[in-house]
Amino acid sequence: MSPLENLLKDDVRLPSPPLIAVRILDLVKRDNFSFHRLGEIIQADPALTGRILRLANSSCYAMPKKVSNFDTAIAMLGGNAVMNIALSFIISQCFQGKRGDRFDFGLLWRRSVTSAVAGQLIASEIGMKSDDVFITSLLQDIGIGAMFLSRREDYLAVLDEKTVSGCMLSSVERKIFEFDHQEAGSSLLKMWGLPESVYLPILYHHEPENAPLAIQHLCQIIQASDQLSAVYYGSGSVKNAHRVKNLLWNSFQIDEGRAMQLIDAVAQKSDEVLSQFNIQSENTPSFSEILQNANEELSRLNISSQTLIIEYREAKQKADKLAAELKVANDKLRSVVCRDGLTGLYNHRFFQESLGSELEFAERNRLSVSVIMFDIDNFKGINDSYGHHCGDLALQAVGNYLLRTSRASDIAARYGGDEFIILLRDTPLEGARIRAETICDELASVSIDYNGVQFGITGSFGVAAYDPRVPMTRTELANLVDKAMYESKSKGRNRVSVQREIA
Ligand code: GH3
Ligand code: MG
Repeated sequence: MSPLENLLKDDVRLPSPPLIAVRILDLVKRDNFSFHRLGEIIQADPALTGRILRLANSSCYAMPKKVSNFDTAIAMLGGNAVMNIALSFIISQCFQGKRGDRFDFGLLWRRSVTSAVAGQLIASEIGMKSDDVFITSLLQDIGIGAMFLSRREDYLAVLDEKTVSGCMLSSVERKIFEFDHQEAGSSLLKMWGLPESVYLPILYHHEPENAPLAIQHLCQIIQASDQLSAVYYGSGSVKNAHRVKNLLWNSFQIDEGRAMQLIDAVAQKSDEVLSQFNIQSENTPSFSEILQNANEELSRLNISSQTLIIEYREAKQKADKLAAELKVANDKLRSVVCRDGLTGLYNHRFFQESLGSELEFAERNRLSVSVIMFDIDNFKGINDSYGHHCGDLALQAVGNYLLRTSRASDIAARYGGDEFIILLRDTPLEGARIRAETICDELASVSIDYNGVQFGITGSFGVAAYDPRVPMTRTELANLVDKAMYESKSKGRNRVSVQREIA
């Protein structure tokens, strides 16, 4: 059994045609069937009769005068047309009560009724007389409902894949089900006993060019009715309107102006017909109204997007300013944490931390690191003679000198009070000693002016080095250089002493 036969055969999830439909269809099969007998069957259901009359009187059928009773309906519309209207109501009713979580049966039927109205209006626009336009346009997608009811999960997978891939619905259906909703709908209606004039056009409504010649025109109308209802129930009204206008021109030479009127008329007239199908309709706006609203919305959006751009620029400027301020604040913070406030040199804490990491680096890379430490000689005397402020200026002068003359790779710090220390990366003891001698000499040669009073300063220097061949700790190196410096003090100040080994 083919997958489609499987779907149709004994599937309890599919609705079966109600008794009244069976009676009508049985009657139609007889050669000598009379419209009088059709009237008897239909009028046994007063609600159905009322609906048929209301539909016959709707602007969709454009009757020259009011259809007041069933016989007039048969006389004016023709027996076949009335029978098709009756079947349209009956069949749509069997599906209307169905529910499906993520599947919107309500939308399917609203769209189907809109297609039926569209089909009817297109037919009258091109002057085509056919009793089958309304019912075939209405039931064209009945296969979708049947496929969903029979294999819910698979059909939800179809809808998901269509959304993701953007492929045609029919081709995704064929991939997952091995048949599409044209075949499913057509076969179901055939199985229920509907005439060939109804089920055959449905089989070709997406591909009228493949339909038998006699029904090609009808298939084109169904296809156009589907595309027209997509203006109101598909995604992308403007794109769909453009598509249906092209189709209406190519298939029926309906020009753009008439096509627009037709598209608008479908919205107006479908509300009336929807209510006869017991489908709630909220005044469907015409395509022109949709377009107008969209244009207004677009201009509002344009204005708000310009405002947004301005606001964005302002916000960005604020954020940039804030980021710049934050950077300055961070730099300050870093400086407070690492630098000495008086001299601008690195502080004791920063130096100690750096010394540890620098020694590790030197050990890993087998490099030398030297340290120069010096203390201002008789500094107390400066404070005492010229005041604390003058002492500060002297300390600042030393700081400026060190900042100006140190290599970028050196770490010059105020170690505390009148004590300074310099770390020289990748520098052996002798290099550091030469550098210490230079600082010592230059410091001694500088004359500091304080309120017209000139005075000079000297320092006592100690030099020690880390030799990668004789590893030592941070404390050992600090002690070594401290010792060297005190040697200079003890030897008479204003000099450089070198300490080579840990005592
Ligand atoms: P020595 O040659 O033995 O080093 O003699 P000294 O007078 O320099 O003695 P010492 O180094 O022990 O004294 C340092 C003095 O520096 C003590 C303190 O009053 C002064 N001092 C420490 N910090 C500051 C400062 O920030 N500003 C000023 N003006 N003086 C400071
Ligand atoms: Mg001192």
